[in-house]
Amino acid sequence: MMKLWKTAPKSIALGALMAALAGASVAMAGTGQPSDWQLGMQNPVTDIAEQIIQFHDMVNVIIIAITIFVFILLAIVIFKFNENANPTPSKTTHHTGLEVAWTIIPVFILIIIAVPSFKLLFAQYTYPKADVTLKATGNQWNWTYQYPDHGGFNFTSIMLNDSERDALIKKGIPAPRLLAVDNEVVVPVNQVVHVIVTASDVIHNWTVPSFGSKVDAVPGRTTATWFKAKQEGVFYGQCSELCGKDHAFMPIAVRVVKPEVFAQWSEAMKSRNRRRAKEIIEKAALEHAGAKVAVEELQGAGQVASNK
Ligand SMILES: [Cu+2]
Repeated sequence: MMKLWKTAPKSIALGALMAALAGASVAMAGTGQPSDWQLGMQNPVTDIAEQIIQFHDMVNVIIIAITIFVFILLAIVIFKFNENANPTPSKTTHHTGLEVAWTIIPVFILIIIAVPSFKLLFAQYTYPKADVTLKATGNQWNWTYQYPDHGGFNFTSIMLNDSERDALIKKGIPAPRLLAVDNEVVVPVNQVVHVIVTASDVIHNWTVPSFGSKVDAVPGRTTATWFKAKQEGVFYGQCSELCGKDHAFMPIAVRVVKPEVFAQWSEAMKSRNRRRAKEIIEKAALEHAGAKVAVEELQGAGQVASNK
């Protein structure tokens, strides 16, 4: 008996390592975009994304516990019941108590997982009344957006190349590689946005990790998602359904701004004043970049404990 428990500290150490990695990943997660050495999810800016991460973390703990348990059982079998340690094996073939236990306990574990899982599903598919409706159409390989309840204007959003990014960066606007686009989606902060998603050619997928939004764009069909961003800034995502040679180069960029800025921008777009609309976005982008730098400086000085 002593022999087999020697393996237990090992599994505890493994569990501790995984927990440490999970904890570290929270600190390393980016907001709206991935960050170097990130392991966990991007920081959530909607209630749904928060619930998704909580659910993921809960299931992860259960998975790790089950894995450690099976690992311990396996070690017991290997060390206690090998031919040398146990030359005359037991003839036991049945144990009613054990059989009831290994049926009931997994059922309980599944119920513990099912309850928050269904809660989350209901939350994702219960659409609060929309303040803004956005139609996103996936194309090979870019996104077209339309604002049907704000005059129906539309535009195409295409990934920036390196020289276009450099031009923005020179102006002080961050433009991450493979994520920055020419025309960002603009939405108001703290308002419900319904996204109607479809595709014109093959299946794409409209995804923004920080919003907890991920929905297939299927030609000839309409799918939908919704989000209510609680924080201003730019939030990136990428097409998440293999759609052809430039699948990796059709990012999604959503700029969350103050409602009055959104009103100005949509007004400019409606009156086809694209130059004015661009100015409004660039001004917001500069503001967001400034705010981000300020937060990072505070974090560096240890004045802001977390990145929430
Ligand atoms: Cu795609």
